[in-house]
Amino acid sequence: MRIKSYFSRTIEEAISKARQELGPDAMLVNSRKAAPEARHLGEYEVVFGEPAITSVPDAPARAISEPPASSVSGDRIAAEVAALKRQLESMRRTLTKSVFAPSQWPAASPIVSETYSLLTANGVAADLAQQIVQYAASRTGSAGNGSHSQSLPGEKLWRDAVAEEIRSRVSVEPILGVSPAAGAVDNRTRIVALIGPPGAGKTTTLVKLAVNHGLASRRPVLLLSMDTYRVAAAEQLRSYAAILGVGFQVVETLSALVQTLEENRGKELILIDTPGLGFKDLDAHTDLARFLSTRGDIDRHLVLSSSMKSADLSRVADSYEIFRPQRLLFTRLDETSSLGPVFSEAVRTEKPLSFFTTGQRIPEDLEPATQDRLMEAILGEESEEALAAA
Ligand SMILES: Nc1nc2c(ncn2[C@@H]2O[C@H](COP(=O)(O)OP(=O)(O)O)[C@@H](O)[C@H]2O)c(=O)[nH]1
Ligand SMILES: [Mg+2]
Repeated sequence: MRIKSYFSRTIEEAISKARQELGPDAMLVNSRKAAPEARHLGEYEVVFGEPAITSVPDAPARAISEPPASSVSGDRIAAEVAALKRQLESMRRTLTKSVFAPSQWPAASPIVSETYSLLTANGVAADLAQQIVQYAASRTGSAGNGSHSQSLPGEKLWRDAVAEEIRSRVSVEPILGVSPAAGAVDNRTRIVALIGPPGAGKTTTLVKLAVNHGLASRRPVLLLSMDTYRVAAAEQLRSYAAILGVGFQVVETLSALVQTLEENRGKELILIDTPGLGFKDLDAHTDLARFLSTRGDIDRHLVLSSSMKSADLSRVADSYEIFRPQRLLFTRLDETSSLGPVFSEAVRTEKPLSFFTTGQRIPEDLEPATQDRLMEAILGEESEEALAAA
């Protein structure tokens, strides 16, 4: 029996594809959700067995209606099932490889395909994962060449090459404020605005930043709230400011913001909290977006939750592009173990990562973004096992 897999959006569609190609005699062996590494081929996978030409045409029907009478036929079935299992397993391996090993790259070594699987399993976009392993493979000469795919790189060499490929694609800038050359009001004032969707963590992150990057280094801090959109939103920040003993003002209009910034020249750190805008609200706030995006002295961090799905992250980041954020700040790292989507989004938008928040505690749960942290959650400890197993 020949085994073949079909992928499609639905099981029904996959089955009809298979029947069209293999005819009505083909036997459905298995159907399931496609493995993550094959998901781009289709949401579902159905596996069909195509009866060999020499087999008796109605054998499957008989097998169902007549249970095996002797242990001889029982053994035969057991042997067939075992053979089937082996075929399935080899098919799984081939699939993992074929996902990123197109015809021009026929024999990727297992270490390469395992790394690809690990990256995509941790949420790295498929095309990006493919690029990373292909570049790492060409660096280490492990792409394989047809029948001579034995030239496996050393495990450490391979891991270093993959790590280097990841590092080179993303930058980190855990700093607040633009450099004076970029048009800061003066050499001392650093103005930072946090923008992003509602609930992303802007206000709490702002307070964490005020403590860790203002108070901790005895810099004068001023907190501004432009979040007059939701009732009591500004009050949340006002109470924090009172607890910390730092300046606080609500600014309701753009002209008030301009004036406040002007009056507070020389304040070391000015942090601006903005309203969380849903997709529908964004249109109504193009003035704010235009203003912030054209002020070269305001450092705009787009605050996003790391537990969001990749597609949603991209959608939100694109809609907030009207603010022209310079950096991405990711919250809720405590809620996800895989940072593939964070990495993919940083690569896609070509924006550096600034800070990570890792929980609700103020001010503790804030850390500078580092490539190591990212790497850990993309390649992780599991990578060593995966690579060793490859
Ligand atoms: N678990 C977790 N919760 C967070 C984190 N950052 C913020 N939050 C929570 O998310 C909720 C919304 O935060 P808030 O700062 O008000 O979001 P905003 O609407 O963007 O201003 C609050 O309950 C925060 O405590 C984080 O890193 N991890
Ligand atoms: Mg808020």
